[in-house]
Amino acid sequence: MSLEKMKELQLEEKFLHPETREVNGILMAKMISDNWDKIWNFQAKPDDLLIATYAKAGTTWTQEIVDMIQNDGDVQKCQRANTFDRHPFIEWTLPPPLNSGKSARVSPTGLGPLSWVSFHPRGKSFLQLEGSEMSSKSQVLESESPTADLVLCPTVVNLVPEASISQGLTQGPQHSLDLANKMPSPRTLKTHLPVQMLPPSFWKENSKIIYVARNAKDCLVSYYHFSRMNKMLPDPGTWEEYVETFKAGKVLWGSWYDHVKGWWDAKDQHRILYLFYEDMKEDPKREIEKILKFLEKDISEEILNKIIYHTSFDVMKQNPMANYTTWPTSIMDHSISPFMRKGMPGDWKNYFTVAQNEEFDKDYQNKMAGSTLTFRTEI
Ligand code: PPS
Repeated sequence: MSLEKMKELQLEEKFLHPETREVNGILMAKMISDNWDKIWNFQAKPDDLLIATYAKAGTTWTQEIVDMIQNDGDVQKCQRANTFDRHPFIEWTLPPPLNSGKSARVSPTGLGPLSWVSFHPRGKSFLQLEGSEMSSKSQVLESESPTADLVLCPTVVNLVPEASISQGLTQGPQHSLDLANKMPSPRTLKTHLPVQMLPPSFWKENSKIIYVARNAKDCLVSYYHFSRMNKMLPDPGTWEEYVETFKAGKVLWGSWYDHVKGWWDAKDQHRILYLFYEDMKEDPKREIEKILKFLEKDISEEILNKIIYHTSFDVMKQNPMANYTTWPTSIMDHSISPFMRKGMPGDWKNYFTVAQNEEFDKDYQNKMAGSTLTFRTEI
């Protein structure tokens, strides 16, 4: 069977959209509900840093800023792997297939849904084979070389170039939690979980948390376009339908309103730095300085300016280790809508009709009543 045919059969058909399930009343991808016990029992450490957000609130941006801070502005070090591998997304399962690491060259065209490549943070690559016709259980080929030019498919064992992959089958990461568990400390992790669903070990260990919030309307617009281009999310339907779905909180990770309020209420009882996307956009220097203080890090003005530049929208949009363009188009199709889309507060005005906006505001007042949390919908 030709590789093109395999791609058609295995990627495009199998990754149409995921099944969803509720966990404690919150809509989640089935991969999360299936792994819920494992996620809930995740063991956090005191020196973990968790970046928590509602989806589309500026997670990747904050991840890049934090990584640049942790690596003293060394751009090369921040190019060691894609965002997903640098900072495990604790409730998510590594998607098939991934190409990560600056020098990795993996042809997406031949990749099967049951195999994928991921990078260990220390530069080793893992080729994971799951459910392949040749092996009934998961296997991982570990490689010292991140430069393998691989063509993967379910019968990948036969196709792996021997010179590129050093041998030995070991157990390797399947879920991001496994990646997190293997990662040396101090770790930086990502989550979209609502506060009440955060694994309790984070509270017990008093890990630091950066929460980033973004105004509801821009989050909605960004989430809508992301759901159109990302086949790992439920189909958003039409714009009109999606506005209602979002208001009802029937999107993955649940209600935006409950999420931002829940974390807001938690911030005074734990080590949580609560940031706003709009503030970051308005004055990145000021907000990065808040992060520096929270992380108890001192850097020179020169490095600070380097971080501001490297994490600007235009530069990150061109950075394959941060812009998700290394993912196969059968999962994320940037021609439908790029991951790095607009990055502008106030873009909602290009989508909401006057009537939709009035309705939204009315509903918003009800849902946010009694909270001291306020947002700017433009800057
Ligand atoms: S995800 O998938 O939930 O992790 O997405 P997330 O990273 O939280 O949010 C994606 C949106 O953030 C925008 N973005 C940025 N804006 C400004 N500056 C920088 N550097 C930046 N990086 C990412 C990205 O473009 C998405 O917003 P929209 O409005 O869709 O453009």
